[in-house]
Amino acid sequence: MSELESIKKTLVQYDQEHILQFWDIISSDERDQLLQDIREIDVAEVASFFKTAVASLNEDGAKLDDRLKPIPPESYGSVKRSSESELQCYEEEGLRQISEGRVGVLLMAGGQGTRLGVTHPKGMFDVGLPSRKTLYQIQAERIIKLENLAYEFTGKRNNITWYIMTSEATMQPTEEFFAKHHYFGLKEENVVIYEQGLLPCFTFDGKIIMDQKYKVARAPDGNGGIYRALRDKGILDDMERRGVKYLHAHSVDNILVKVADPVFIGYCVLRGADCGAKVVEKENPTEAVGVVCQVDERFKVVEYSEITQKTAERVDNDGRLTFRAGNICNHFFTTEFLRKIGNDFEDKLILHVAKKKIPFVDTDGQRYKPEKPNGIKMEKFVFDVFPFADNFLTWEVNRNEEFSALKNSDEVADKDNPTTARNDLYALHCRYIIDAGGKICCSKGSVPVCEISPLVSYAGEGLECLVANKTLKAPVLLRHPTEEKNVAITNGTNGCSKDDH
Ligand code: UD2
Repeated sequence: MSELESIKKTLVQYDQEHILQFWDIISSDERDQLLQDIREIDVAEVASFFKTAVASLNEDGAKLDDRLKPIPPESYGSVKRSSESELQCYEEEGLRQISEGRVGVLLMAGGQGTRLGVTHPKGMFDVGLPSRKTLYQIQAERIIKLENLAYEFTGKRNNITWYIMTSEATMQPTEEFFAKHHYFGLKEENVVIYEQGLLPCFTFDGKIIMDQKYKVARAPDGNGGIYRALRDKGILDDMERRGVKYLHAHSVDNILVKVADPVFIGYCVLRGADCGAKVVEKENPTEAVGVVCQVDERFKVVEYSEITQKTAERVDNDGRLTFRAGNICNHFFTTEFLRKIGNDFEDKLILHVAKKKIPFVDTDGQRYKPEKPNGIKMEKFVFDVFPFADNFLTWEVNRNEEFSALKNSDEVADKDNPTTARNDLYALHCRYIIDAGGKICCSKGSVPVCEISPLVSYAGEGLECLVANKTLKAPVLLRHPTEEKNVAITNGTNGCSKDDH
């Protein structure tokens, strides 16, 4: 049987033969493109995905309250509740693992930045800092600094391998951007850029949507697509080859992210975790973030909409919310755990369904952009592997030190936009300078503009020799001597006037 005949047979079997309805009238190049699309789709699998997804859509959304439990204290570490010496012990363990080359970073950068209103990958976004560094550059420099800190601590130099997951839309621009900027000082072979998979979009009655006569409508399979991509793109093999045992996975859009955070890694390694989540305390019961908790004794992220207000408002004796562990898309995995997911659980991940307006061609070959949702996209979520962990840990950090997400443009929202991202970074970097014995003066009422290059300091360390007993006038930009324009830092009062504070 020819390939085309065999494809036809499968499509008929799963009621998808319309995919070839224009075969006779499309060009030879278009036929090749369509064949390529079909080859990349496991029709039997996606048909079964559709069934499962639709079943979840029709569930009555019964609240989970009765099955919900907070994280048990023994699985719930926290920066605030740890002593200085415990934190130091975790950090040193993290640095040791880094200098052994056992730590990698899994950056999830396949999202399209639609809410931010950009057409290029979010990681290429210039947030408007004095240095004009993009999110990718900030993260790259944090990796470089951490490699140096690990070397200084142990005397052994090694690399943190940076695995960057992109999607169909972000792969090429990301690759070009890194090449153009010489990998921001990292070695090219330690920056591994790969592409996540796609899933076809379906009409509500289960037909795969055609975007063009020769093209199937497909969308990225969600940040939970990472597990399949790691397995199928040979990334797990690469980790095993390099001896990378521990991974820090995070989203691209958190400007404060402590990339490959040695404290988090050390905490998870020393406590024998196979999977972990970094969380921040939920600000109030109605804040729209998922919380990490237990459902039927397994760890899960539960959305605000899945529980009643009464449960969301429950407080402990100390007055803090019982369900307060706000998920921030910041996770720890062992390579072994990722292999286990790839081998045994990837196809069991929940499919989350979103009703969307999906451009399509009708039976006459006419293309339409619908004004109402006409179909569904299916996505997997990165945190849906938590229930498969044998030793899951949660690590709570201070929001103002570690989390400020860039989701929206300044025009559409007051929250999680470039201005809040910049201000959160300035506020943190001011605190670093003050903690190191320096002072900052700026015009009354204004947020002091203060940026410290990651190449100077990863998390506030090493600043005393630069700023102690000095008053810096905002805007402050501390750069490393190796950076182009040199350190904008001055001794003494640096011309602060009485209108400054
Ligand atoms: C994510 C978390 C949410 C909360 C929030 C905090 C998930 C599923 N949700 O929600 O619980 O922690 O972040 O900011 O983790 N991405 C891909 N491929 C895709 C889709 C997304 O790589 O197909 C990346 C995306 O580039 C980003 C990250 O995953 O770096 C999070 O994606 P998002 O911004 O769509 O998720 P959000 O904010 O709805």
